Amino acid sequence: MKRLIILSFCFCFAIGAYSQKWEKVGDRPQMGWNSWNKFGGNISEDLIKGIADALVETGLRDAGYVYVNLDDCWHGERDADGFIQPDAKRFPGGMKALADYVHAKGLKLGIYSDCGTATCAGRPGSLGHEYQDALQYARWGIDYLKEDWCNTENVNARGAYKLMSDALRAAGRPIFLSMCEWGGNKPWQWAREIGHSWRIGPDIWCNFDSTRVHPQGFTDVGVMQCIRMNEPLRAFAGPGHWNDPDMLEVGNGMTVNEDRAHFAMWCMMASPLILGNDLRNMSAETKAIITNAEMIAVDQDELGVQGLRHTTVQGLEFWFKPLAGGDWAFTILNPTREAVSYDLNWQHFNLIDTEVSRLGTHFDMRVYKIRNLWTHQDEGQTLLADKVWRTIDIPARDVVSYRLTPVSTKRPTTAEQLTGRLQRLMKKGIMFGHQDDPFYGLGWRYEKDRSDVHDVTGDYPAVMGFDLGGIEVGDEKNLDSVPFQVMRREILKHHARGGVITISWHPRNPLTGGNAWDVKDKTVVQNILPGGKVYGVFQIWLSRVTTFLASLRDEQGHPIPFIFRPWHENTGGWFWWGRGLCSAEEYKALWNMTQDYVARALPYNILWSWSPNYGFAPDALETYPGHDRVDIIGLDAYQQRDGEQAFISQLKKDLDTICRLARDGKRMVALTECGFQNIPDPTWWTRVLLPQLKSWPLSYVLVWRNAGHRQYFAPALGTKDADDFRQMVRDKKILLLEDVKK
Ligand code: BMA
Repeated sequence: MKRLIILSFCFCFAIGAYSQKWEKVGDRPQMGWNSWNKFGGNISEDLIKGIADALVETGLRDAGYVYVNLDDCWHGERDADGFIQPDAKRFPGGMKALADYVHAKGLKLGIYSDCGTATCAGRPGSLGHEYQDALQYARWGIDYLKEDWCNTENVNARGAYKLMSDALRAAGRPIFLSMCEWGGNKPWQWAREIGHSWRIGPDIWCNFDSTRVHPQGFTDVGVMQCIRMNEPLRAFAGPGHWNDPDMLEVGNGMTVNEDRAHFAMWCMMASPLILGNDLRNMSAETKAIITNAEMIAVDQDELGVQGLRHTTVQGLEFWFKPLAGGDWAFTILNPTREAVSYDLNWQHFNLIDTEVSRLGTHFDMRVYKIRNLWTHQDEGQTLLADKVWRTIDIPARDVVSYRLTPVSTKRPTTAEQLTGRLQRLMKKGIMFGHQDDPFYGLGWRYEKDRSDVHDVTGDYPAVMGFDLGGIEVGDEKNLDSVPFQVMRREILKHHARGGVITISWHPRNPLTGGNAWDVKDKTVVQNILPGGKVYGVFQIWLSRVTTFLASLRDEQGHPIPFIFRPWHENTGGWFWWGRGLCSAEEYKALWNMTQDYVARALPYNILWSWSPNYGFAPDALETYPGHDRVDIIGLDAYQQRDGEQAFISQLKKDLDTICRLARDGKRMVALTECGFQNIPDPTWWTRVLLPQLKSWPLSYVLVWRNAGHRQYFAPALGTKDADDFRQMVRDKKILLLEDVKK
């Protein structure tokens, strides 16, 4: 029995060790040369040596092109034991000697095989010989394998590539696995752990914008077709696992403009840069393109994010690629047959890459130094002003490419502007706010421009509250049935009319699938933090929240300022992030993770509000994330039936504590949730609440939603507190929308 345990342990270990592709290979898109595009099957030892020499002499090796890759037709027969041998006529010295030659030059050798019975040119395929082939490659000193997909009837793509990946791993030599499956089985969906790059479509041919159909029925594609196919796949690529739109055709017969566009776009897409021309004999223009170090740096950037097309205007495509350190690569691609003049206004390109990097250009907030990547000239700085920077001429089928590097600016951010505004308004009075105000009220739902507060007072609340609960799981409506589309519209509308926006979030429970109030499991927070069981799920939840928040932009495309109030009422025990359900350290880690995630995409427009529930224990303040992470310290405080005195005294106690904390850190204070459900006391507003509001330096008070006659917090037409509410808002200190409009 014991023996069996040891044996099975060893077995598991062996599987574990070989069940992953080679790591630390392909952390940047691979660079090198391959024989196919120029020479097809007509290859030999001499050619490869000559190319290796040329890589060194031309400076291409030093520019990063280190792989010298044989494509199809290097093969001879398998020997009696089944080991593949090179074609002895073409490679008389053998593969080991060739690898030694290449290695001595500081280069690496790549080889080619096929998942099927035979390669595309009919040479022996690897099917059934995967471990033997991998072993042979390792013995020869091979560094790279391109594995093709011809003659694979009844072969499962994922299984076939996994088998070769495992075989390479088992052979013991780190070998880059370049999967050449042509995209038919969508390898981007499953090959991340198997190979280091995968082809996304058919073979390229030396043509800018058309396809060619072979008599056998297969199709070659041009540069533009490759770009179109690659564009939607950017989320699948990253360090160690790249989309491959196929090898380069630079220098093989397109015009210099087309070659430049082709090369620039491969760099913008973080594509493999595998040259396909005759390096022993190339024009100065070709050499200048493929050795453009500043362009190559865009491709090889350590962030490893594939670029995105922001817009197409006047036939021009505007491509952006986020780079490490806050830089951006920016390429204007003109795929048309006419030169185009374009008036460039940086403000038209305020984008946030919510899909992959969460980085934004923020041209409205940041100034960048502009470096032309083809003329290698500095061209000044981007403009914060909404006006044309200069007119750019982009020749037909060509590109203009820039690298943008942020330079510091002192411009007040929209969050700072909102802070300033809230501080000014505090001198005037306290804003009144209402949750879900524009969606529904007592006896009505979704009537254009209607609001219970407006019905009663003739004015809208200064502050409107909205809740994201449900967005994290991709729901179309929030937990209170408000469609997110409608929510976005009303948020933008309230912003446009001069109101203040606050957003809360009652997320579901990522561990149990229950709602925010599901507190049966006490390990939820722990499990969404790094290393936890549902960390990955929660990252997706954060990305959905961020994508929605990033969509809150005004007509000019600028993110609107708002107050975000996640993880509220954590000093009570009713939400899964509440007291007794996580430690203070875990709570703060949750806060920080959320904030860091969202703020990477939206660093300039959010004020963060931390809102404990009143009646908190003294040690509850240990969960305060800190003055550097909180802009508004809120308190959520509801009066209970017959609890007037308790409400007043508790409010006094807690606001005293909160205000002291806020004063120390120069933060603002608000009653971020408040109310008396169904307002049974018709004098509550003026008699109980108003004196409280006037006793404290508050920015705003927000009452909760008017869900229906069974649960409402604001007055409506016909409620018995309506007159009293009208009287309260007549007080100069209570501000509705008209009082706060700019
Ligand atoms: C609660 C109640 C719930 C609602 C939740 C989020 O206080 O109003 O009905 O789902 O807030 O808005």
